[in-house]
Amino acid sequence: MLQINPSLLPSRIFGSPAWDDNALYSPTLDISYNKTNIVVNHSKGLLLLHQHNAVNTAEVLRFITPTVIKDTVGVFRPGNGLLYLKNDNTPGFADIAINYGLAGDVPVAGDWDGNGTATIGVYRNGIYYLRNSNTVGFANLAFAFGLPGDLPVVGDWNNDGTDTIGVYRNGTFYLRNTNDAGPADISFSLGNPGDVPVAGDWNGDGIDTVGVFRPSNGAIFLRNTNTSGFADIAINYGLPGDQPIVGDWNNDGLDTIGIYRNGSFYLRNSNTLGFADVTFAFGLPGDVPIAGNWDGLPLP
Ligand SMILES: [Ca+2]
Ligand SMILES: [Ca+2]
Ligand SMILES: [Ca+2]
Ligand SMILES: [Ca+2]
Repeated sequence: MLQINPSLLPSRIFGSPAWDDNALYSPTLDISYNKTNIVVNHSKGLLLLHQHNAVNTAEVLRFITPTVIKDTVGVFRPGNGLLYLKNDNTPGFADIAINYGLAGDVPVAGDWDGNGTATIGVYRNGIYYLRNSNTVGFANLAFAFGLPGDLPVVGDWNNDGTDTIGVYRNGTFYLRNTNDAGPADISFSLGNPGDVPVAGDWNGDGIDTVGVFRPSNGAIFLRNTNTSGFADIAINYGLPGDQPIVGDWNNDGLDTIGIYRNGSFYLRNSNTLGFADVTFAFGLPGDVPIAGNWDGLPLP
């Protein structure tokens, strides 16, 4: 049975409502484990705990208000390499602001180490620089893939829980199942030169597959297998000049589309024609959107 060190609790909890009773110590509480994290089902929500140095103690990382959000947005400022990440899809200040990459880099985000948390990376002239935490520092992984001018695309192509890289070049995708240098494991054609690549799990089978956004008219073509062929889903979403973004905004296991336009996000919870389900301002015109599960919550 997990023992909680009471002296660690009050100062470690943030968010609202504040800690106000001893329910955590009840042996009847539902406690589950997720790797190094421990989730305690508390009367006011979930407490995410992290096992402390001492074997039988834990510190509270944060109080989780029940939520359905899984993937949330961020922006990369191409002029200076600053990244601003948000832990909910609402307007307001960034939860994480860091410098990563250089002016002109193209940002990516994925779970490179399979720990449930998405982290940042950049693609620069045919080289990926991936980091395993959303903090300032050097790349944990740096390797060549593709050619200068390629567009980066990332996803879990083989359903092993780890996101890996790929590139899109003139209507052809080149995907790799490991984050290191080497040839593409999968290559196929989809879309036209000038299209912008996207990737996500459109059908909930655990495999991320690709799609393209056509900036000239806002058309989106998604495919449920990483093979050549006609789009399984073809919809119009957004306007010419919008930037596409993909995520599981409502934690239903399906990735859906969104667009970023002049400092505002327009997210949709189904890959169908219609208006945005979630709209909010974040970042500045000219920023490049990214999305991911930055805080790893809710836990599976
Ligand atoms: Ca990760
Ligand atoms: Ca994978
Ligand atoms: Ca899929
Ligand atoms: Ca979803």
